[in-house]
Amino acid sequence: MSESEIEEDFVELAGAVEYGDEVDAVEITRDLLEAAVPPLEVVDRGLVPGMAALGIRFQNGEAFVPEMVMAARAMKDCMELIDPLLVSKGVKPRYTAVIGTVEGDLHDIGKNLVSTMWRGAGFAVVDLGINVPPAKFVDAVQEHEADILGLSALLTTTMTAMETTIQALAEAGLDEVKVIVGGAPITAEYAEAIGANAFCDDASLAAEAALGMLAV
Ligand code: B1M
Repeated sequence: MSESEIEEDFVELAGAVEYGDEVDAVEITRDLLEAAVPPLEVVDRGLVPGMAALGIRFQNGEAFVPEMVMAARAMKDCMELIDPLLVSKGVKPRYTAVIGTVEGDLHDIGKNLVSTMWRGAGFAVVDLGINVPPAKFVDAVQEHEADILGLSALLTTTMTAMETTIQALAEAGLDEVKVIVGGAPITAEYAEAIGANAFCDDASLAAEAALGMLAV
């Protein structure tokens, strides 16, 4: 496949995700992977721009929740092809990470990407899913003796649950666990203000950040 054909496929893939066309999205993803395009590039240059374009239409009142659900489904189907390629095989977990989307928040695409990247970097990952209350994060960190806790939030109304979760960890005496936060509305300043150890604006950086914090 030539560079321009690949570029064309990225544009078509973004469109298929944006308009929730699962069949096309999966077919193009498969073609790109078969052409040995790196899986993370398929995410960054095809899937994520499609979601971003839909987000803008949603913001402008030109798209609605059903469209977002369809797009999320298309992205999930594509990620099922990509995930196994991102996770390297045979790496024995030396560290454990717990991750989840904070209470009140149902968005999980970015969080799932971070999970995958951490697995790929050799972490044992306990993914608590979406809408996770602070107490559940605390219990999981304790039970799994986690080295890293990842919190994801996509809504300005739910990002405050990150602070509540960090406070709950402190109250439980779990100050040792390193907390990494991320999600579209989160900034480095916000992360610092709530006492998180790090902020990542991109899932691909999350593995590097986690390993760096553990001085691996
Ligand atoms: Co929602 N939604 N949504 N949505 N949705 C947004 C976030 C929004 C920005 C759309 C908009 O207005 N433009 C807006 C939030 C506005 C705000 O708060 N300022 C919004 C809204 C308003 C809502 C509802 C309230 C809509 C409604 O019901 N009226 C509702 C809320 C439900 C709830 O959570 N309680 C809602 C619902 C939904 C769906 C369920 C329909 C669906 C989610 C499906 C799913 O996740 N399974 C959905 C979707 C798909 C979106 C958009 C279109 C796409 C989000 C996404 O998956 N992006 C989104 C608009 C947008 O972001 N452009 C939007 C792709 C993903 C890869 O990016 O998650 O940002 P992201 O992850 C990035 C980084 O942030 C980072 O890594 C990834 C990149 O590599 N990252 C981390 C994320 N977490 C990290 C954690 C880390 C490190 C990095 O460390 C732990």
